[in-house]
Amino acid sequence: MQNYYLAVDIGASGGRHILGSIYNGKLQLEEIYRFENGLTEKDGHLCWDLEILFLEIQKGMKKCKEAGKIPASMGVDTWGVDFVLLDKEDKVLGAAVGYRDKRTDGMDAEVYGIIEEKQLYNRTGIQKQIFNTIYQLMAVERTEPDILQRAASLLMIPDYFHFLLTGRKVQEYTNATTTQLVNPITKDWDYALLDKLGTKNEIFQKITMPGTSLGHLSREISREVGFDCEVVLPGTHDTASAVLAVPACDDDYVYISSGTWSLMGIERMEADCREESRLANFTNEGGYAYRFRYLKNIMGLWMIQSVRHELDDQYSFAELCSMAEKNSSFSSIVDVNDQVFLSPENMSQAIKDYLEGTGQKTPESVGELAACVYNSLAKCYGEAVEEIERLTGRTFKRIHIVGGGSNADYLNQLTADYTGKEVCAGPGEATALGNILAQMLKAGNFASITEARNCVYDSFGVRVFKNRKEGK
Ligand code: LRH
Repeated sequence: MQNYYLAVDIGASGGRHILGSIYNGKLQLEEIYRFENGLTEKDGHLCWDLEILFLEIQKGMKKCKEAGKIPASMGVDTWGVDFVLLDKEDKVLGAAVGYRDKRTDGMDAEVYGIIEEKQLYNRTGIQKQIFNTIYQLMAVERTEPDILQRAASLLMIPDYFHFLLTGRKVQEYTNATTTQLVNPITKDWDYALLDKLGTKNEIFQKITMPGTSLGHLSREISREVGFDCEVVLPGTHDTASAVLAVPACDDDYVYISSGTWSLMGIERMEADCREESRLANFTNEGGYAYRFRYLKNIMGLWMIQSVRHELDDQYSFAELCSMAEKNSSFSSIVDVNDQVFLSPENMSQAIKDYLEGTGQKTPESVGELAACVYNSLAKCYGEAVEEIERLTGRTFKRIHIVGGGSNADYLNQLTADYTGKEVCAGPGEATALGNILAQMLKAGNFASITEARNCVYDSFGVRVFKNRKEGK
């Protein structure tokens, strides 16, 4: 009998239930259910609707039952940094404010009034992103201190869902590191930092590794969905799951986990918390089996997703890519990591304003606008690779692009051109796949990460793109 493992993979714009299994030595994936997600405005803040998301999680589980494919285990992964606070009766306090909300404006200065920015990086190795949990907690502290006082626990979003599924509260390690409150040497909460910030230590859960079983579904949930299964922690930070699924058999590569964000970096066993690394804005996020994800957050496909949305979703991503390709001579470039693109009222306008402000030609068609976005992203990848090579003193042969964005062949080709490296694209389902691999590793289907990654390569292959630019 085939064993199924269920990944519930929730991103900023939607979630999926994917069942994974092994057949004749190859990995097989089956999408069981798909649902929408997004930030909605509530009382002046951009929030996630966790109640609806949890109903969707259960709906997808019921679909497994209907299909007669009961998973042996399941796990949930989501984006990083966001959390909920629960009171002592385990009721959510306040709203689940999302990371693109502006409540963190100015919170960096508040935090640096307590601990110097340099020192914070040195202690945590985490890149400054204004939406990191540390700045969000400061926003709660400054605007709703009563909520923090009443809080009995803090749970990151996937941990909250695991709690609702099993009744167990833990803090999964990879996602914990996105808070900017974890020490990369002890791999535990930086309690001295928490004390400095005045945050109650008791609200933080025990840090627990991917591959740990949380036991079985609670009786109520299993009655509701019609089956029981084990819940096994994946790398609950979606990027950690995606990196686990990179189909590489050596370490001579840089990866890009390409989705709403582009996370570009390498895996390594130790964190680099030097000042040089901070200035280049690299982060040391925790990965599966304590491998660090030394990477840079790049604005990613969010820009083109927003542009597409502003055009009433009338073009598919494939169409936008081909329109961009036809306008590839349009040479205006934006700095995709400029904060003006994080949460603008209107992305197309923000791009035009940026181009005007920097004295460049503004796009006159959708194709030119899309060309500007894709070229700007690929140029940023090119710069990031140079920085990685400079900071590590190594050179890398190829780039693995995984995740939904790896389906954009035009961007894959541009990435090869701007970085001068060979690009290996795929699999597109890396995040769900990485979630499943952690469960399969726990179940003993693979003896090692290398074996699991080889199996990803054998099962899905990669599409290769070569650099076309001279001098690169
Ligand atoms: C990608 C991601 C990224 C985080 C951001 C908040 O989905 O998890 O790694 O920085 O969302």
